[in-house]
Amino acid sequence: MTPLQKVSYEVTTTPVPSHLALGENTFIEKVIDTDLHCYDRDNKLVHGVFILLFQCIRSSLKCIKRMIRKTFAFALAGAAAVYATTFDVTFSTTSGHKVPSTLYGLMFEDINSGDGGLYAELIQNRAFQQVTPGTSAALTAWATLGSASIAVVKSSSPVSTALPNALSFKPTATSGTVGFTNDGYFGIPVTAGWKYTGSFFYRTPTPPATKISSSFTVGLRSTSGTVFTSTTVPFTTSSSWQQATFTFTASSTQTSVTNLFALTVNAATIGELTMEFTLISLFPPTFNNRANGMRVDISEALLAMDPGFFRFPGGNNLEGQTPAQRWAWESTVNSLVDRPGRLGTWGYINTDGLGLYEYLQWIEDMGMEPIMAVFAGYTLNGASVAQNSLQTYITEAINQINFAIGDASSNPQAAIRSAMGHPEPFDLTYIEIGNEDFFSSTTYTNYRWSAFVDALSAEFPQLHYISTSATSGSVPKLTPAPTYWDLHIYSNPNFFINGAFNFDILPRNGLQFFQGEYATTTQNSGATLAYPFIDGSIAEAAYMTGFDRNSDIVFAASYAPLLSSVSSIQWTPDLINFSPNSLILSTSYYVQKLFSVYKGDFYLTSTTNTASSPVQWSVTRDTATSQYFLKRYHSEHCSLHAPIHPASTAGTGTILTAAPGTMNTPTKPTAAVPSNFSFTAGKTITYNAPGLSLSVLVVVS
Ligand code: LXE
Repeated sequence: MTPLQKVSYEVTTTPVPSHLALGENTFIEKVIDTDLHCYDRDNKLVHGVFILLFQCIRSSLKCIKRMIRKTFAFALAGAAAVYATTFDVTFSTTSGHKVPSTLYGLMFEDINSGDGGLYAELIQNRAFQQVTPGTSAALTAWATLGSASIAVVKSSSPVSTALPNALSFKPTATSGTVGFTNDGYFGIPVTAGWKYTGSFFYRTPTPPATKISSSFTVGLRSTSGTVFTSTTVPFTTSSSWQQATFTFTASSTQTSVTNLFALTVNAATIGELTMEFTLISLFPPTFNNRANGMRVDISEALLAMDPGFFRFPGGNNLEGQTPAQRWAWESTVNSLVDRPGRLGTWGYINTDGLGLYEYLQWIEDMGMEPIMAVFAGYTLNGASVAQNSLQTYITEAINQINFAIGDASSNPQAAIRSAMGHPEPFDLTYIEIGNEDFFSSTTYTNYRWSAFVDALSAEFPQLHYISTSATSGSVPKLTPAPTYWDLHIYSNPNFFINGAFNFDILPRNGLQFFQGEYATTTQNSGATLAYPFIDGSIAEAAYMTGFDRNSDIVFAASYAPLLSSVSSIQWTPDLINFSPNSLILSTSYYVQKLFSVYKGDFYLTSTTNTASSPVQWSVTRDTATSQYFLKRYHSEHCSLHAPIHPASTAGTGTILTAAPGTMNTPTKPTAAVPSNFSFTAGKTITYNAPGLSLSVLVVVS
């Protein structure tokens, strides 16, 4: 084995790398062009960067000046380039700044992730919304069972104005079990002990002179007809719509999700009578047992991240391709029969069962702070609403905010909220005006920003308004000057490694930044990624040390997108992929979780690194728990010795590491997961870690 070599790498206190000096709108481009500066003894670039996050969380005990010495030993497989590096880190336990509770949170929009994902409804195409009657596409997810015919029709007497269509069902035999099935969103989970809650509307358009009384059977079954659970629902023929409600409980767990919901009837009891059905709904148990609620496993995985905020409802899905296709809050509230659904931005129909009320209730249940976007007159066909036509949308935005926080006794929109079950206003502080308005910067700059922000702040002066027209920290001029900016960056690992200091060089002039979307979306080669890979996730960790360090001006940051089905993917990579009964928690998920869970509440000033350093860190403390944390990453084998002098004698740590290229996928969902360890503290911590790793060391002081 080649002996260790020392490299001439020094940690300095230089806070602002000169190559990151900003010009107007040059932020991203400059950073992308930079490269790593981690050389082996022959002065060759080492393919890897070592990032150390040290988070120090301490109580109000006496300030301890802390020295951290780190020795890194690289052993490059089959190569002679092996070296060690020493870093000295000093931090103050008193000087620094508060870490906002909103620093780490979630960005969500329905990109194959709301219907059939976060929103727990199991029946796909449950109300035949926005489909063309008579087409086979209108029958998506539905099929006949036994001798029967089905078709989607425009009902002669629809259940509601919002839901004009119905499933017309007619037995084609006079005996036997007949009915129809739905195969869900890429399957339906059958889980022992789950109580399923369902409902549907039905009527007989032309009832027989003598009323027929019979019963439907509803249940879950395999595609080969094995019934796992079912119940019966009595009915009497009538031309009026009636709603049936039911529950059933599964007694077994099926590994396969290729199951069907079935509604059947004995043909002998109704003959060849035509019946109509709509809003056929089935929910599993939901998070917090909310009716019309969210999936438990997804909610719990998100809750485990201790998220500070939730940005919704987009993203591109806020905007639509045309103004008529925008996300319009009014169509997403009230009873489900009053929600028409819409063709969403991502090319499929949104049921809007996950509506404004459901978002806000779930955000409250999850203990998050909403960052709620309002449509701001720009659509993805590239057009902007003309200035003299904007008032409609401004009024809509005011009404949307009133729905969330208005006084239910005097405001009609707030009264809807109250009638839906939440008389008290929801918590709401942040309003985002549009999404990615750098795509329409002229109209945003000329009139849209000012029209919205002036009208909204006149109505709601207590709220903060976030502008979306900046692509970087170099912000365009808007009137009135925004105090909050949402920045979005999708790039490769090198960008995020080198971007760790992007926010250090931004002015402290009252501007607050929201890194509302970021993710490693490609390899450094430009090759795309189906799932987050460890190289990118750890690079994001490097970037996130900058959020910790600059959390005096970065008030929030969220990886995007958050969720995607494994069966229908339009944007990769995603933080969490899901099937009907499982989750794939990505390597980036674990990075997000580690930063969020260990964010502390006070950032402590420490010796700073440089953007080109192979190691990055941040030091924070948590006043309540008196803990210290350490995190780090590297892409080749290395070892670390970190002598510190904590008051305690032991610490606990968490490490996320894996071989380069590792991804958590449906076939290998746990290829890389964090593991816990304990270490001896005292005057010195010696900590050896493999390459490509993010570590958190926790010491109670
Ligand atoms: C930017 C936009 O805001 C999101 O809808 C997309 C993915 O998160 C991205 N194109």
